[in-house]
Amino acid sequence: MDIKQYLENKRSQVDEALNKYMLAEQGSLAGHIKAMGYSLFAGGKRVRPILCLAAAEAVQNDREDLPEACMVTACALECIHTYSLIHDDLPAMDDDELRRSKPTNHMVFGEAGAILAGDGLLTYAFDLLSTPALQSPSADNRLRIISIISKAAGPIGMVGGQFLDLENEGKKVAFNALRDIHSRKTGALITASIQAGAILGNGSEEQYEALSVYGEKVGLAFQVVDDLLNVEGTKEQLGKAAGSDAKRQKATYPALFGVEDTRQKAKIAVHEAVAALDGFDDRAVPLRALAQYIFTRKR
Ligand code: GRG
Repeated sequence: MDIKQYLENKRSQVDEALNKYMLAEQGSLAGHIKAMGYSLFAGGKRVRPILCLAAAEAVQNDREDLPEACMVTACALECIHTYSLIHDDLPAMDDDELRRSKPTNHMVFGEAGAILAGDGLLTYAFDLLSTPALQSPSADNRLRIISIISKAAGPIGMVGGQFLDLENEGKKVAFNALRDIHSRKTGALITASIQAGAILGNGSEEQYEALSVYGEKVGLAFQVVDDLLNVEGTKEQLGKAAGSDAKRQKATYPALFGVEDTRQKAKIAVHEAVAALDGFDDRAVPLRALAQYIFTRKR
């Protein structure tokens, strides 16, 4: 399959939906909405929305289109992801001036503006997830999705991972602790994106479990490759300064295992992700290709 073409198609569908569902600039709040839109439309790869859509497609039973709720959920996931990057870049956290080759949100809108843009995106995501006009999924499934995503984004997921990441800067971190940080900071939202897709596509519990394993492995591979790119990538490729992890003495795979072992570990995680899809038919081809893409990505 042509994964590049698939990603491009899906990315433009997600962009179209984000344009449709994002708040229009309105009156006195125009400045706030503009700050949210600045980062939301700054060139993100849309990995989490695409994983959600691909997981739904992998389990969907009929030939009908995916429910509108799938695209709404994909947009909500991107809002949460974007908020996390805006806050991660703040002076109090990673203090970055560039992201995706553009000035970070606080460089353009000031610290208070960026904090509020992040807050706005995070809460708007849950507004989207609870959109009353959607016909499906059922109220039970919708609640289940909201619970999965809020746990993944919150204190025992991404926020907790970020706390541990910052707390451990400059310290020697054991492998177990590193794995815990990575799975919360990056893996949790990626896994939740796939689990939400499994529910939206009406997958069986067995498929949900298999996709959860796929999500954990792909999430791990994604973060490990990110660690590698931080060591090996160029500023042009990454759209931000390279080598920032080493400078901040972050707990990373290359710091613990060296570059070659780290690459090997990412490869194994991708292999295990694909193996988790053994019981799936051709509808899971995009998910298999996405796992490989995550390993070979350049940013
Ligand atoms: C501030 C609560 C809070 C959390 C921040 C996600 C995160 C936690 C920090 C970002 C640090 C980082 C670079 C993590 C590595 C994995 C990651 C999330 C990379 C960026 O995601 P991509 O590659 O970004 O999907 P794009 O630009 O494509 O949207």
